[in-house]
Amino acid sequence: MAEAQNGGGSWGSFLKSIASFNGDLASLTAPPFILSSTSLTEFSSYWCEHPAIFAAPAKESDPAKRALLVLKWFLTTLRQQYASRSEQYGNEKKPLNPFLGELFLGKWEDAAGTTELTSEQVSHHPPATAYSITNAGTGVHLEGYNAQKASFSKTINIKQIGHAVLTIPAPGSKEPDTYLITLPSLHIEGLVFGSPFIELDGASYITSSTGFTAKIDYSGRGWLSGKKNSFTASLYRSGNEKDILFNVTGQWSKNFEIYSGSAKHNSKSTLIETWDPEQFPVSKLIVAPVEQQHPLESRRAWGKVAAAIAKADLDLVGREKSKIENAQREMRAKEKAEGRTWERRYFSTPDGAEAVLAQLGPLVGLAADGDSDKTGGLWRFDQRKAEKARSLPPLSDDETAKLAKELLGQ
Ligand code: HC3
Repeated sequence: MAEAQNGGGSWGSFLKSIASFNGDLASLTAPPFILSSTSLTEFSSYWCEHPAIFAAPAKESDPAKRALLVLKWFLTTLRQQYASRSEQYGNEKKPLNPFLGELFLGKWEDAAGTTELTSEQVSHHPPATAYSITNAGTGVHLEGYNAQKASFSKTINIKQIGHAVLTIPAPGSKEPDTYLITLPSLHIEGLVFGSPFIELDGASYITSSTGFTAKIDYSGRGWLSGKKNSFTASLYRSGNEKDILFNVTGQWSKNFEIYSGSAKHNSKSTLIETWDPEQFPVSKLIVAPVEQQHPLESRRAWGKVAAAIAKADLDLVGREKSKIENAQREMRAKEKAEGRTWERRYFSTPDGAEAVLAQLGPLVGLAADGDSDKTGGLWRFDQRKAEKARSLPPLSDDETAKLAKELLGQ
């Protein structure tokens, strides 16, 4: 239900509503100043804000060092994913809840060449976002999908469902490396002070077809480190957790240090590299001007809602959101009556067993079906569909207006 219909309200009433939270993030009644005009489909871009670091493993011929470069890239993405929106003072806002078929398309053009992003809302009930990112020069490719399961205990706790698969054409090898990546759980801190920010919990993993596994343990501000966003990571041969080849330690939102061997021996002589994000500004994603976008592209589709949020006009936010929600409901009813389902533009659910999950899933506790009951399917990038979508001529003004009316009520 839209915020305005729930009365919007103060931070105090928001905290009270959280205490009786039923797990449906979309239904959280947030006060106007905590509403973001960015849709969750945009969050897929956080995976690649340093394209050169993303593509770097393709140039490394040693498989263990390649696995380390993959771990380094993953760790550098965490700051973008979980801290970039609330950098100084916690102000993690409530993102827009994407509609089925919503798209977010863009590319990075920088020293790493062209890197293309495709993000699509592949399921609405339950909400799930899928993405594909490809660096053209090296062929490094990431794809994945995610959903969130929320609960309340002292604060909002989020379990991420889904995974990512990174494919790297390795130098001198016929088959590309495959890395299966699990997603960390998180919780919101600073709620009672009105300054929400994210802390990561537990552990996440990256395991590869070349026989290496990285385990990342997230600890937050604790007795040991005293610093928020703390982590330690170790890279080892799969099944040989005791024999650590490399370890990484630090804060995922700030600096971290990469060492060879186990953390027991960390010293200046085992230090390989220090990562300081201040030294590596993010690459800017290029997104088409709104008027050239497809009507289902995020910034175009949510344009009126975003303008209403910017004006802090909650009634208008509610009215504009309702137009989209009602049009979407009608479209689902129409599809049901006609015995069809919404055709995803870039992603498909493969028939039968999925090879990556079948091979690597058991090493990191991922189910062979990719938890598809919680994500509306096991989603994989469909090259054939993508080629078709990319070869279509731009829509005429009449076609754009018709789609915007039919699918978004605009
Ligand atoms: C929990 C979250 C929505 C989900 C966001 C995810 C997990 C989405 C996938 C990205 O790759 C990583 C990511 C980062 C941030 C996560 C969001 C943080 C807050 C938001 C809640 C729905 C909003 C809670 C409301 C409030 C006011 C407490 O922030």
